Amino acid sequence: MKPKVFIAYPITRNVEDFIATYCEIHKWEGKGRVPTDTLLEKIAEVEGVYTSGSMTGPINEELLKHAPLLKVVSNVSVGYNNFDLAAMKSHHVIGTNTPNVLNETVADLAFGLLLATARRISELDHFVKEGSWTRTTDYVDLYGKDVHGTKLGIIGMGRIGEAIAKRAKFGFDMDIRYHNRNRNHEAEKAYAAEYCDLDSLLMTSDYVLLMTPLTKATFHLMGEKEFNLMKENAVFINVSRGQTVDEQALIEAVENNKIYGAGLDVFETEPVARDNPLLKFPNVVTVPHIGSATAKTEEAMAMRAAENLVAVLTGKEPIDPVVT
Ligand code: 8YV
Repeated sequence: MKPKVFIAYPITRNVEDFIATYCEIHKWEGKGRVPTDTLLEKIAEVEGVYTSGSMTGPINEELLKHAPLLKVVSNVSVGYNNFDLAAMKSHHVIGTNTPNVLNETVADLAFGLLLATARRISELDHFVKEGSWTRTTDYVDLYGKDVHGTKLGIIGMGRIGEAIAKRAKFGFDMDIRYHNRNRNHEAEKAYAAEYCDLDSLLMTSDYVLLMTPLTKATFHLMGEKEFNLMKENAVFINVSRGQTVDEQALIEAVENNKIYGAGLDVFETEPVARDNPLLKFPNVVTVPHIGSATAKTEEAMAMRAAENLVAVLTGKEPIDPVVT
């Protein structure tokens, strides 16, 4: 008998066929997050769950106590802040993620946000389309901020951080400093990235780019003190998780012109509330958590997550375990 799995994340035919070779599939076909009663009903009878944080919420004790057969939760994301690692460990549930396959795609988006914020691309797109472009000289009020040759501070120098550093160094001749739990000697060598403490990074960077995973240690890493330390004309970019930033502090920093602007892929609450004050600032560029959202990369992540799921359920080691 094939092990039963609950697929809580939209998948393509290709990925479904692969999983179906080894597992009996129960699929969530609705839109958006799986309702709690459906999740509780399904998790009680399956050995594997295929998901992401946004589809099923936290994998914690509350959920796991209803999942006597569960062996693996496979995330279709590199982030795994939806895993309660201690609870999963105590229930002998393996968690997996999808690192690496999305590095370059997320770095593209991070850089796109940085450029859009610096050169006010979203704001000026709106300016042109609403018919405000009525003269061809005196552009002073449309000026932006140079990117090339400036100082970039990357908080979180993992593999995606490195892909961003590569673009910054070789594409834009930027001077890179970084802050990370551990020194990244490869990045230091390859991109002349200088390791520094968080405060020095904030005080000296023209662009501060947050690319760290969300953990207890990084929750609200950027707060009032940190925004105050940033240079007055600096840009803040967040491509990590919304909760790494105290959003109220960011709102105040923008409102009081403490920083030049911000580019945000992520928010404390997603989908972002329509009345979130961040949406009213022309110098805050927003996108809806799309770091890895290209067809090619999403397919690669989906397949990788499927391989992780199947590996555990066929008695093999998963490629990307995050809980052992
Ligand atoms: C995912 C992400 O697409 O991989 C991550 O951690 O943030 C995104 O790229 C998203 O979490 C949905 O799976």
